[in-house]
Amino acid sequence: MVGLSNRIDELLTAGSFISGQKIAKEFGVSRTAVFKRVQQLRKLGYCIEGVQKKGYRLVPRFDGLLPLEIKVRLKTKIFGKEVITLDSVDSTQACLNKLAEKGAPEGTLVLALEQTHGRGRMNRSWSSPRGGLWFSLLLRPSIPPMELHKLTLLFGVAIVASLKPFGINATLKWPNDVLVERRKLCGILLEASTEADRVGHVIAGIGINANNSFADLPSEIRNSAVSMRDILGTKIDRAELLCGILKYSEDLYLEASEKGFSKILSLWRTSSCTLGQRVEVLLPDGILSGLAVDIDEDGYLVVKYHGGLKKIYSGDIILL
Ligand code: BTX
Repeated sequence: MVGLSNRIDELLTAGSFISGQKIAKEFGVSRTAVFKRVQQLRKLGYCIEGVQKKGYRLVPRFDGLLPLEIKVRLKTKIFGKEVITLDSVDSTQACLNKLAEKGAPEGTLVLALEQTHGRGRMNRSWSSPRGGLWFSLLLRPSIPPMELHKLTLLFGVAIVASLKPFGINATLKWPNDVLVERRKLCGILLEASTEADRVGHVIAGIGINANNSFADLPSEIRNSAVSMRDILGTKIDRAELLCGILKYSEDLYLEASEKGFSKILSLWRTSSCTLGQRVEVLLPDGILSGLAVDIDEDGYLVVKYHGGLKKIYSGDIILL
């Protein structure tokens, strides 16, 4: 029955009307069985239009984030082909990691309307109230572990490009922040399982303050955070944003796996608010002050300081 339901669901997401009779014939079931599935989907919150002599059609609701509503708009080959939408979860990263270990395919996406223990880098927490766009995407890239951090840059580029149609000009702060006027709109977290010198799976976690407001965030980060709603004064369609990010990042991902990361690095430089800025770098042995001069071909930040040039491999920087 699950297999049958999935196949009916696929037909309903084809975009155009499909007659109940045609579905019934295709799968050798009764029209009542098809109608039952349509009713089940309606109970789950889907809007299924039924028109006499035409049949059924799934209508995506504004801002609807249920799996079929996302699929019906998705133009990707791999990313988001399997979508799991949760009402509330501790962290989409943790949830997807379990699925990855059980062999979930590349492109599987877990999205939550809220996270109770959203996480950032280095055990920091990521505040994820309702209204935001919080999701994790499973990748199984064939790149060496040394290149993994470049995927963070890839998603940064894809997010900046996907925000543009909404009228938002965001910039990138090395290595993983998407900022608007120096306030954090989005964070990117990459977690990988590596074995010896090969990458097992990678979970790319993306958190975007979309329809939540900075006022919904804890007081200590309010001044350094911003949301799309704060900027635009209105709610956006998160499914549209999500589908844009998935399409853009998949195109870059496929390009990188064939031709390497050069194009991504050059796009990153164009959208950067880091390069040409005076920065402070928090190193394990102290703070280094200097001028951020480049992201090199390995994706590392190059800082010019009184002692010469220094490559920064990871960590945090402060824009002065
Ligand atoms: P990060 O370590 O670069 O940033 C974490 C820091 O950002 C926090 O210490 C806090 O200062 C600030 N912060 C926390 N929440 C927010 C927020 N909502 N808006 C702006 N600033 C905030 C960034 O780590 C990586 C974040 C990835 C989040 C996604 S959401 C989906 C997936 N699931 C999950 O648990 N994490 C990822």
